[in-house]
Amino acid sequence: MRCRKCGEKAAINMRHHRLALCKEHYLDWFIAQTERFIQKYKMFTHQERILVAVSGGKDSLALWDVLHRLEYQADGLYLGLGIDEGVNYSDESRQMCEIFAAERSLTLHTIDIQENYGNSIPGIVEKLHRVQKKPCSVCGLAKRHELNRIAHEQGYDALVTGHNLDDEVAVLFANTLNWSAEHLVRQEPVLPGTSGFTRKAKPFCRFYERETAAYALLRNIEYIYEECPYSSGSTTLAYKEMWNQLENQKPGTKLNYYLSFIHAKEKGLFAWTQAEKLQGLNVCPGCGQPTTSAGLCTFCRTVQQAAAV
Ligand code: Q46
Ligand code: ZN
Ligand code: ZN
Repeated sequence: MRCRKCGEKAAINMRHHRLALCKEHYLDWFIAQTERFIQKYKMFTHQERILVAVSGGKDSLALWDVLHRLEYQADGLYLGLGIDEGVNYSDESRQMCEIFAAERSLTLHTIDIQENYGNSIPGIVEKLHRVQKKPCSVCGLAKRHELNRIAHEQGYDALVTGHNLDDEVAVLFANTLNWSAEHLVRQEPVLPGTSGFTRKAKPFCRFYERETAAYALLRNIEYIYEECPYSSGSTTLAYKEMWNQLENQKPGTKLNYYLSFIHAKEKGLFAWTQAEKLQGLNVCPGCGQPTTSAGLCTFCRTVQQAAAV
């Protein structure tokens, strides 16, 4: 297989785009595409301050690398969840982020859940549920809360994450299985900020996972190869495998599924109703973040309950 641009040996063949490229032209293409998506969906500008949520994995570090190369003002935020499970997952992933930031002289904020709230994520779950339970729902809650808190407190204009097309397709599929309008409304390449909530953007939402992996590999980015130990056996992984089979049979299926959804939204489907737009939010007396609850937000309540055990 030869590069379409220069005829050299191709480093990657993207069947869905009918495009094979060598290392040099692939890296150029990947960066140009990211810039195109940022502009197309009006995610953020060069004048704004961006906070990248980094986990030490390939997607988030590749994203930070691309934004840095495109000369965006992008700082990183690493959230220490306290996940060990015998493989030192959190410690190793934090180190990857620290090395990455140090090598490029970039600013990395590090927040440790245990230091801030008295318990790690698995610790909170253990205290609240006597039966062995996966910590993913509490983990997701903590990530949303803390990312928004830091972005807001530090005055960032946008919070960006490294979600790729495979992630977006798995979530979209889960949401269409039960037609969860409330979630479909919120699934966007860019979610505008509202009072108390920082704008959220996903510049990699149109890249296949193997494309972000190829970028990280070809750029020699050191990242943590292991997935979080709690991710094995998850429904999301099962959906991803299923979608890989569909994609193998018909290249482009994932991209088509996601883009058709985005186009439908642009035409007004799965949009906020006027009533939802006007729905007021309360302010959490614990953390000051907006919440639908009348008292403490779910995160503050969870942390408080675990501390009381
Ligand atoms: S939610 Fe669950 Fe992930 Fe948190 S506990 Fe690990 S697998 S990191 S995306
Ligand atoms: Zn080439
Ligand atoms: Zn709160």
